[in-house]
Order: sequence, then C-alpha cells, then structure tokens
Amino acid sequence: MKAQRSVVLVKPDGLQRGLVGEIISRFEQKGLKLVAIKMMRLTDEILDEWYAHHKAKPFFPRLKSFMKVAPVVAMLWEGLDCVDCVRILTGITKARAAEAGSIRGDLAVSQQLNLIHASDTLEMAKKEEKLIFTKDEIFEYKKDIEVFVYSEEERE
Ligand code: 3AN
Repeated sequence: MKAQRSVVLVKPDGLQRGLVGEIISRFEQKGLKLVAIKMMRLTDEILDEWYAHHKAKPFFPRLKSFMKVAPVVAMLWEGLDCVDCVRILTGITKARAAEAGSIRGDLAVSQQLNLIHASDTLEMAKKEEKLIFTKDEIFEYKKDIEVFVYSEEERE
C-alpha cells in the first residue's frame, strides 16, 4: 500500500477539556493506523517552524503562547490518502462553521481553540513528522484487520 502519514496534535484546549480519548477514537474508528503517540510541551523553536506561515499574522503571538499553556498529545496516523482523510475528519479551522460529523464541527466553536492540529499537505506532514518524532518513536507493525479495511487493490 502507498500509505501516507499525517501528524495530529491534540492542542491544550483538547487536553484540558478531556477530549484526548474521543479524538483518538475518531481516527481509530475511521480505520487509520496509529504509528506514534506521545505527550510533549511545544517549544518556541518548534512553534516558529510549525507556524512559519502565520508569523506575520496579528494572532501569531497569542497562538504561540496558547500552544504552550499545557502539553499537547502528538500522534502520527497512517493510511491511504491519510493527509486528506485526517483533514476531512478534522473539519475547517473556524470550528463553529465546521461540518457536523467532523471533530471540530461536533466538539468546538472557536477559530483558535479548535482542539487539534492536522497536517494540511503531504509536504507539511513530512516536515512536521521530522520536527516532532525521532525514528525510534515511530512504529512499523502489521494490522491483520487491514484485509477488512482496504480492498486487495488498495493494499497492493
Ligand atoms: P488549521 O489548524 O485548520 O490547519 P491554520 O493552519 O490556518 O488552520 O491555523 C493554525 C492555527 O492558528 C489554527 N488551528 C488556530 O488555532 C489558529 N488560527 C488560525 N486562524 C486564526 C484566527 N483568525 N484567529 C485566531 N487563531 C487562528
């Protein structure tokens, strides 16, 4: 299978609101494969790289300090077209306008406190994976259930 990997962070609001388990369940139930997970505090170094595209935006200083008020739970999910798949499950940035059924659409109302971060392109996913995880934190293993999750053609 030509699987992709996508980085998800449960942000401080998700951790404080006790939604870590719910969020993990959404991705698990979809059929994605968890290949790395850890709790960590984000540093200025990581955040400056992470949100480089927002550096000039007026909300950047607040976003940065918000991401440091509590630890985050970082996960790496794997699957076919995983980056788009995770974004669809996540919902759009402005949570109160996000589609019902998505994580943000069902569980949040804010544009900043929108529970999770999800890589938005494959290129970003690769960059974020390197920023957050070391090689020995990422696990390769076989999931026997995959024969009931993907067709033979999709698994090739
Ligand atoms: P997404 O998280 O949906 O990929 P981005 O990359 O545009 O959205 O924004 C990254 C984070 O910056 C968002 N998750 C949110 O916390 C914050 N953010 C984005 N736009 C705003 C805004 N207009 N006001 C406050 N915070 C924002």
